[in-house]
Formats: sequence, C-alpha cells, structure tokens
Amino acid sequence: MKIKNSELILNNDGSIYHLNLKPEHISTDIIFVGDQYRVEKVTKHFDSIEFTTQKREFKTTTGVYKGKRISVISTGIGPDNIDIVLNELDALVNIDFETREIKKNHTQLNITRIGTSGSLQDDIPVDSFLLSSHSIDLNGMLQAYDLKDIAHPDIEEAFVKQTDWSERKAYPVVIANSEELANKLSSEKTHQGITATAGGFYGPQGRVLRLQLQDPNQNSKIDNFSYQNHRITNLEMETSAIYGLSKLLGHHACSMNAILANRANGTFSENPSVVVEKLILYTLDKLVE
Ligand code: R1P
Repeated sequence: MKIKNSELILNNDGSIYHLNLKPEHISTDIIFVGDQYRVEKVTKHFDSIEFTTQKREFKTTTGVYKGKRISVISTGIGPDNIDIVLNELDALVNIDFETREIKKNHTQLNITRIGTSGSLQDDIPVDSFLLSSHSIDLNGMLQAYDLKDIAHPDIEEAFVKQTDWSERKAYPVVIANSEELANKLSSEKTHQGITATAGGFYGPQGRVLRLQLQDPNQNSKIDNFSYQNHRITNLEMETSAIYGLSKLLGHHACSMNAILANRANGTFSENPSVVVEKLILYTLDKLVE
C-alpha cells in the first residue's frame, strides 16, 4: 500500500523530512549522540569521512572507522526527537521512496547510543561506563504505539506498586536492549542496569529549583526499586524511546552511558569531556572487534 505524502514527507531533493538524508547516505551501523557537537568528537577518530549534513539538531556524518562504515547522528534531547530519528532512519532502509511502499526485504540497523547520564546508585560513581540492560520509559512517548509484544508487565507492575506511581503520569514500560549488541559492547569496564528515561530534565527527573513536585519522594523510590535482580541505575532522556522503537521496527539497539553525575551522593564529574572521550573510543573499538 502506498504511503501518503502527508505521512512519509520527503524534501524536494528526495531526502527525508527532518534528517535531510537519502538512503545511500547512511550505514546500517549507526551511533546516536545527543549533542550535535559530539558528532565530530566521534568522527574525528575515523579513517575517512564520506558524507555530512545537518538540519536543526540532527547532524549526520558517515565515514569509516578501522574499516567499518558507520553513521553518527545527533538526536538532540528527549524521546520526542527519538520518535523522529528512529522512524525516519527506518523509512530510509525499509520503505521504497519511489513507490512509497514498504520493501519486501527488511533491513536491520545496529544502533548504539553514546550518551551522558546521572547515576542513582552510590556504587556506580561519576566517570564510569554504564550499559543499559533495559530501560524504563517514564515519559509516555511509546504509549502511542502497540507495545504488547515488547513490554515487561511483571517489572512494570512491581515499579508502579513500589513507587506508588500516579495514575496521572504515563504508564511505565520496560524494554530490553539487543542482547547481540550488548554482548559486543560489554566488558568488565561496564556497569549494567535499568536506565530510567524521563521526558524532561528538571521536574521529570526529580530536580527542584522553584517548582514543587507531584511526588517529592519520586527519586528515592526509584533508587530503592528492586524486583528480582533488577534495579534502576541511572536517569536520562532517550534510551527507552530508542529501545522501544528499535524493538518494534526490528532493529538492534544498545545504550552506553558516561556517568557524569551521581545523584545518590551529589557529586559531578570534574572533567566530563574526558569520560565522554573515553566512552567514545571504548565503544568504537568494541564495535569493530
Ligand atoms: C540532558 O542534559 C541531556 O544529556 C543527556 C540526556 O539524556 C539529555 O539528552 O544525554 P546526551 O548527553 O546524550 O544528550
């Protein structure tokens, strides 16, 4: 069935609406970063650069690292942006832009996020690496989709009960990473745990400046959540959306976090750019191993 012009929006040059990309511009191995200026911090390590473009906060550079073709894309901040990036990347590989029909043969993407995050646990200090085994979506973006095949109702119910999660907030949904990609990226250097993905930086992550919170104890309840061998290790703003949409669309995804802040003991990295640079090199080398 032909997808209408209003649903699959292409620019006059044939590129996809927000990302400004054509199918030939991207590799199936993709790295997401939040900050557009972090794209170059990854691609400066490449042997060669083939292509680069930017529209709004979405900057893409494709090149080769130690023989592997990789695209690095900045997603900006938040799950709403991930909805755009994931759907448009999937369209680039799985929809024929000429006929506007879904291709018969599915192409799978490998998506690795290199992000920054705040730890919620004392034993996961600033400047460490954390690989998200799962993510718990606290922001509601994913609720627009049919999630029944990818959710983990037992963990979600335990979370709602233990945190007395307000019915007025989006229902939390837990999604796992791609085991295949996680096996490639994990080592004795990576902590693992559930990453909570909030839809904002301040109130939604329990920060108080001038506004009171719906539940002032939300963060300590999240820190103390425990179900079987699961606990919530860190808070950021993209991972659940990446895991959820990747699972639904048939792609592999794994999120790597440089821990900049420790919310449990109130510390912040003295040199955030050093841990980010180390995580970039660690991840690139693991991807080509
Ligand atoms: C907030 O400052 C931003 O930093 C974190 C959060 O997820 C959010 O996007 O990640 P990035 O550094 O990858 O953007």
